Amino acid sequence: MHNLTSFSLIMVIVSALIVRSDCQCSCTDIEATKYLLLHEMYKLRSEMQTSSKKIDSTKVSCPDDTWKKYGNKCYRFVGEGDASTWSDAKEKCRLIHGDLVRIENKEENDFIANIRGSKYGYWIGLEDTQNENDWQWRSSEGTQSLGNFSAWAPNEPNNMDGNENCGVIYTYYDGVLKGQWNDENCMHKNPYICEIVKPL
Ligand SMILES: [Ca+2]
Ligand SMILES: [Ca+2]
Ligand SMILES: [Ca+2]
Repeated sequence: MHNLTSFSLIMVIVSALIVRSDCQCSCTDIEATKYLLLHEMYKLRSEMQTSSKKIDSTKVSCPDDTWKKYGNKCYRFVGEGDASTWSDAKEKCRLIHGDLVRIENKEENDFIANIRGSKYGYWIGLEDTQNENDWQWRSSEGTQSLGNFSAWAPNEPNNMDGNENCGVIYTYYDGVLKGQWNDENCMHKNPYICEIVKPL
């Protein structure tokens, strides 16, 4: 509301100055002021667009308080008490209308790494089962190749014993590997992270 009021006020002043600049007087100061006000007007318009996007994401609601909200995404961290193989974890996420998490960028990775700790890695929706070292996200948003962002731990993925095809993220593992990824045997039983992506 504050921005809207400021925006309207600036529009009135700019309009008045444009009319006034048609007159005979020397208008150097007026031109300079007009330029500054126009600059301010564009800045305010951009701020208004940004804040309307923020308002949209606050409308997003998660199923219940077992889910953590971040932007338009909801995340559920399923702990060691229900440790599962990668495939079972994926199926369990689907049963609650989500899927294993897809981590798109550093901000999302940091959010996930900081929310809850386990000495084990949490399964994420990343696997290279079909073609070795061709990592794919299998998530509620479909299948996507690993994009520009990745956070592999040093010397990972190493496909140990020729049989590590599913991804985990470390949360608190001595603190050192926090937020970093590893490939593990898909049949290991690990905690996992489900994600629901809500439309804005
Ligand atoms: Ca995501
Ligand atoms: Ca592999
Ligand atoms: Ca590994």
